[in-house]
Amino acid sequence: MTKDRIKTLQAMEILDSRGNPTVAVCLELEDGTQVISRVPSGASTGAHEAVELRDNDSDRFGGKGVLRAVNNINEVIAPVLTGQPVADQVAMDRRLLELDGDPRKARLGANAVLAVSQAVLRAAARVHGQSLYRYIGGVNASLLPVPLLNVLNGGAHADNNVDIQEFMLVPVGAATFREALRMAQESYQALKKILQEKKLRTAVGDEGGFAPDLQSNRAALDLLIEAMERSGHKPGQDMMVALDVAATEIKRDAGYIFEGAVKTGPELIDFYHRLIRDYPIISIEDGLAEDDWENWQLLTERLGDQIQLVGDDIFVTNTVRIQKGIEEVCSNAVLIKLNQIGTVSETLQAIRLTQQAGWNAIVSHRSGETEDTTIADLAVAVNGGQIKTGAPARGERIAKYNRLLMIEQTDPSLEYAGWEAFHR
Ligand code: 2PG
Ligand code: MG
Repeated sequence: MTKDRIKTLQAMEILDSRGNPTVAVCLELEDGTQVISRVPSGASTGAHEAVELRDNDSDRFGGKGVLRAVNNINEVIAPVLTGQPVADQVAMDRRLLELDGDPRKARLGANAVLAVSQAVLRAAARVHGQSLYRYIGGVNASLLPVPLLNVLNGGAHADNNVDIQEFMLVPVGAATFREALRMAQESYQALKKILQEKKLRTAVGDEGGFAPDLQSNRAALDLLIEAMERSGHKPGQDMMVALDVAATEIKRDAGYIFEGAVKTGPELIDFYHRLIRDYPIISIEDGLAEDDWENWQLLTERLGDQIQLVGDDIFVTNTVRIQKGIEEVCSNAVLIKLNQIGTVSETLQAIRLTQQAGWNAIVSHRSGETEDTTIADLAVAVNGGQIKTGAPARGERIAKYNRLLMIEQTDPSLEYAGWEAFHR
């Protein structure tokens, strides 16, 4: 069978949702099947992530061009993969790893490598005549994820007085994904009204969340609760709150710069403890910095049986770091981002390792996104039970939600994860 062999692999520079350059790949098979893959880009990136190759040529896009990554696909990867079958994802990804040769994919760039790896995945699904989530997950894919919708921003995603990067609505009490999205959208619109009444800014940030000037982190939480109530959704019952502190961004040598003071890890943990007592918080991501293993352990000891603790920068979808986290009991969930590690099969490995430990694997977008919807399918395929992909606003975020609506509509065998997603 030659029809599943790659005929052409063509990369190009496109723009992401922030208007920054990113990589796209058009892959054509011998039988004429064509697929497109596009990669996202983060702002609050972890130091241990795979390398996103940029041109650093100040004459183009302020140095952010990705022509080197594009050329690496067209000149280095394409000649080797052309004529190869796409059915064996693991073999294809292994070829990519060999071609790059660097543990952080610094030679070809993780943006180049992922664009190709994802294109191979999409093409293989088409060859099998299957939807992407079914191809990845097979008969085992059975859950529609609870969305974690970032509706209020601080930290590196905003320029206000709020230290916590993301305040998310979690419509966990819904019966279906469609209802969950409606509930969250209603609370998001109510939040906008409340902000307008208080004469606060309603311009949205990179992920569609609002970034008003607020006095404190608690003020942000109060607004979320008010928005839920105003839209008729009961906090703690219909809807919960999730936070991404993105603590790596506030970590200095002296400690954590939080609420205008320098705080130690244990002091931050005390703060979270009080917060989860006062608010219906179900999940805290990156409560501590990427290399603060010791305090992550303490955090898990203190709060791990009460809420979900998600590692993003600390694990960077890397099995070596996740394994260390499991051995040292440094959280109970992992944020999964394809571009942190750079290939589809390594991402699936990271998810497997996470789930085998009894931890949750939460598939996530980046703050810089495109219309690519691979992560929606991935979340369903691996029964992740949760997806983090921004506010119910902005086309690149909505593209993922619309894909999930479509999957739900066309596949009655799938169930909305709801509270089950958070049971441990
Ligand atoms: C995060 C992500 C997505 P970024 O910190 O979890 O919200 O942000 O893509 O900027 O790293
Ligand atoms: Mg994060």
